[in-house]
Amino acid sequence: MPSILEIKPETDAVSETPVLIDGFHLFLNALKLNDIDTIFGLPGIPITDLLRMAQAEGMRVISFRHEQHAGNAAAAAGFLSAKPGICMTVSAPGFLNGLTALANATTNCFPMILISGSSEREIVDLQQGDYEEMDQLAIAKPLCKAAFRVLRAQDIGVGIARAIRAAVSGRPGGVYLDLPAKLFSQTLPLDAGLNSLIKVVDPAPSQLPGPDSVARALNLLKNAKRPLILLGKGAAYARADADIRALVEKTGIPYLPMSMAKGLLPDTHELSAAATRSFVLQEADVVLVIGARLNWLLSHGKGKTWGQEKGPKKFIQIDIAPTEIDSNVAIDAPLVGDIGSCVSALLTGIGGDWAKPSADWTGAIAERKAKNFGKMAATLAARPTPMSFQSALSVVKEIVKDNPEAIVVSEGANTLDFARSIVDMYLPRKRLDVGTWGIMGIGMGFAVAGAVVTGQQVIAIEGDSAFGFSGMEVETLCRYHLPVCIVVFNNNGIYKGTDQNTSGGNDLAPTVFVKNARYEMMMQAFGGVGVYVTTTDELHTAMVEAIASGKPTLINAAIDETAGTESGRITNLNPAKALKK
Ligand code: OXT
Ligand code: ADP
Ligand code: MG
Repeated sequence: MPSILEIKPETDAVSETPVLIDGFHLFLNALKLNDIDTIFGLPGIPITDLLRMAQAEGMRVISFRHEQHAGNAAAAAGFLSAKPGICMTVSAPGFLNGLTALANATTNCFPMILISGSSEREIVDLQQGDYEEMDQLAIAKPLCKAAFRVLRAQDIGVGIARAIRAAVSGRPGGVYLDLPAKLFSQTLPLDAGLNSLIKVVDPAPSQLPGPDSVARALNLLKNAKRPLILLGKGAAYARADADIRALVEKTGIPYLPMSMAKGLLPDTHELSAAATRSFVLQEADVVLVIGARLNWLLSHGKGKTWGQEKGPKKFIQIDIAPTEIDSNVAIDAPLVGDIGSCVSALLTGIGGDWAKPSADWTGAIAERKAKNFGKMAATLAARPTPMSFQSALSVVKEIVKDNPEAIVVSEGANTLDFARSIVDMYLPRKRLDVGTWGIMGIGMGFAVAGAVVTGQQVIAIEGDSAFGFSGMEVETLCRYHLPVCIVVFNNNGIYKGTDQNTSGGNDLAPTVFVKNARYEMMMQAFGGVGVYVTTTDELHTAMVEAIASGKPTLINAAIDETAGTESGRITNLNPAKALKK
């Protein structure tokens, strides 16, 4: 049977122009019409030809070794570009492999569209055992923001338009689009087909807050004695960078960035309270939350972390999702709308007579910050053998300072937690990490997206366990010649490498890996640069060379295997800890 590519579309005998358009081309034209130029995916029946045609049509097709990483790349692309990232997979197993990424994108409010080919409805619905049979739409539905299936070629335009709008409007999220194989070979008259496509107008419209809610929020903020601004990744996504900075600087209110909001203002900003997180969460009396949920990462807005014994706090919360308000604690002044519009309305209302917070408050913060900086400086300056997390990260910190445009990807437990507080970010949307779920395996997918979408250098700070989840994608990095420098923090295991099997049996403890594994050879195997380092000088040299060359590089950094703590800084969430209490 000839491949679809070899079948000539029906052409007009005189002009040689095609008079029919097939489902493949309708689909690709619908994406292109909406300025979508990149597909992350993994080929196979029924999408192999579609991906070939996409490439032939001038789209960038980034082909992965596992769909989860293609999906993660699409999600990160969505965050970085504010357009839905596209991931394409084959049916059942490929679809399921992509599903974790779709669910994770939804959880993190990243716009992406997972598009999977699927088996024939007639056979699937009667459960007659089709090739890769599965009712994918039903399975995807609870895990994403919206799910659609297109059965007729004339509906492809509507299907893509709905998917785009659902992904980026309101609270962004993941969308599933189910395309049964038969759809691609359907044809329509060329004109009718092209006319059926939709260019989505204003896919993420502004949502202005009501004047009353702005006045209420300003009133609360003005009367605060110890105000705090909390910036989440929604604030980074919103691209209201200048207004957010102006709000912080005009009001003089200290701010605390969540991990992916780091760099929205430079971490070195004098109003950053990141280095005195516990203190400000406990002591603030009014907290303006911008694009962050009061979920587990913020101890649900209550309890010891929030100094509950000192009395209730007042919250102002800006969010585009009205149902986010009051989800964990009472919100005194909700500002429902898009962050750009809400922050701009606050700025307008602030006026020239704004009284900045008292020196008591800002002075107390400055004092504690200075103390914590001092403590941190001492651990960063130490040069132990083997390297500690801190000594190795002191190198990464310097390199990121010298390359502020670089995208930093981070995952692991101790590696992640130390990197978050040690490595300063200077620009918005430069940090991608494990996000709301604390999920391992985002590393290489996010790294690929970072390089492909921004064209910038990527620095991936990876725990050795974390890296293992997506490690095979080093071949993808080499194949596309992407400027990604991976540093594997190799402490021989999950959290640390010294755990013991207490049963007396021969198996290693479940958290322990092969000692001194040579991860750099994985990169060498595909033509990239692999370096094994044991000192901070070697690490520095290797990172500088990686960035100068732009070549895919894996630096295997030997870290003290005794250094990590169980679960990093979230040890308290281990159930056995609760048993001991
Ligand atoms: O104010 P205080 O005194 O409290 O001090 C704070 C700051 O003020 C201060 N600070 C500073 N001081 C000085 N200077 C500066 N610049 C500065 N900045 C800050 O430092 C402290 C700490 O600040 P921080 O970090 O801001 O605050 P804190 O209290 O930590 O914040 C709380 C949280 C909750 C916001 C924060 O901890 C956080 O964001 N945590 C995220 C945690 C997370 O998501 N972890 C990942 C999941 S762990 C686990 O699940 C793992 N698994 C299981 C698994 C997963 N996840 N996924 C899948 C698919 N399968 C399985 C696995 C397998 S991790 C893992 C692998 C681990 O092994 P690896 O080898 O990869 O990694 P290693 O551990 O390295 O071996
Ligand atoms: P973090 O993990 O950094 O704390 P979250 O992912 O929990 O951040 O929260 C992000 C929040 O931002 C979500 O509640 C989401 O609805 C909101 N959000 C995302 N984009 C916008 C936007 N443009 N305007 C307003 N809110 C937004
Ligand atoms: Mg480790």
